[in-house]
Amino acid sequence: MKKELLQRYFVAGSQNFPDLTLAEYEERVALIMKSGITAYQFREKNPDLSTDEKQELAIRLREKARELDVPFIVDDDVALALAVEADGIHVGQDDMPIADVVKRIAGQMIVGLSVRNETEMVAAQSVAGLDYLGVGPVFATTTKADAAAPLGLKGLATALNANTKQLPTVAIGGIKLEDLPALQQAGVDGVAVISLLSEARNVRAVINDMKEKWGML
Ligand code: 3NM
Repeated sequence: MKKELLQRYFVAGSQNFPDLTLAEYEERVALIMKSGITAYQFREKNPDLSTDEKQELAIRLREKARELDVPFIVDDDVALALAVEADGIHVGQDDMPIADVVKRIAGQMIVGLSVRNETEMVAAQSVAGLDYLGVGPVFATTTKADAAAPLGLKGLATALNANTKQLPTVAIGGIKLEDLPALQQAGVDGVAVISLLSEARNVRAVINDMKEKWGML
């Protein structure tokens, strides 16, 4: 996996756009994909969607991502990731055991795992077949109801220090534009965001600012 794909990683489901219809949501994601993100994670949590509707939505967004050359990563659902021929799967610590995910995916697609602290970072080092780690929440977030305590920049540094295999990393949780230089300085390969883009009035302008703030070191 090219670690550059973690640089501007947009995570979202229709629940993150409560003012939009499903069709409008799909259009918005397409616009965000066109505006310069480096990966998209399908994290659909809308309780009103049936399993079939969720899969149909995933297929449509997957097609769009393919057309626009944006890697399409499915959150926490190996069967769905395989069914839609996703480019990757992302799992949390409370999802399906990571060893099972790796066994089922076996080099077919990118595998990402969330780590919330130094201990989980240490444990992740002995999991074979991982492509990247999501580290967070770095800052307080209201987007994920059951998020762990924020690491802060200090906690992030401690966790990254334990990344002895130097797996690619992406920071997540409460990330705003002004945080990007410090996060890049901390050594992550990119930022994963929901509200920074779901709440942006001008997504292209925000993504351009993200590019600018993620300067060459
Ligand atoms: N996962 P926002 S924090 C989906 O810590 C997610 O694993 C997190 O949304 C983790 O950019 C989070 O709006 C929410 O804070 C990120």
